[in-house]
Amino acid sequence: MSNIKGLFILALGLLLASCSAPAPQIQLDGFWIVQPPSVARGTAGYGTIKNTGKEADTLLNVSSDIGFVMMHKTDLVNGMGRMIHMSKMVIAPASELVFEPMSYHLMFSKMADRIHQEGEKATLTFEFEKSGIISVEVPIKP
Ligand SMILES: [Cu+2]
Repeated sequence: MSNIKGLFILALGLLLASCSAPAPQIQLDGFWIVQPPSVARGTAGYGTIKNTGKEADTLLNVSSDIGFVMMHKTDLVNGMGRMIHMSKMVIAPASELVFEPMSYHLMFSKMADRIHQEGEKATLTFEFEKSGIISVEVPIKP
C-alpha cells in the first residue's frame, strides 16, 4: 500500500517538474505535398509548425520516404523570387513557423514514382534540437 502511495507521489512530482520546466511544445499542423504535373520529380510542401511551449526550439532537418527534402525560403529581390537554402530554423516560444507559397517551403526533389498516384501519402520526419524526431503522414494532392 505504501509502495503505491510512494509511486503516486513520485508520478505527481514528475508531472509538476515537467509542467514548470521551460520547454518547447512542438505541433505539426496541416502539412501536405503538392502533386507535381506528369513527369516532374520535384515539388513543394507546406504546413505550419507551432510552438506552444515556453522555450524556443530549432528545426535541424526534414526528411521523407518519398524523396529528398530541403528547407527553403523564397526571397523577393527587385520583384524576382529566389530561393535560399535554410540549414536550420528557430521557432520562438508561443509562435509559429508557416511554410507557404512565396515564403518558407519544403523543397522536394528526386521523388519516387508514386508521387503521381492519386490519393498517395508520404511520411515527413522533422528533427528538432530539443523536441527530437517527430514524424507525420501527409497527403499528396494537386
Ligand atoms: Cu525552394
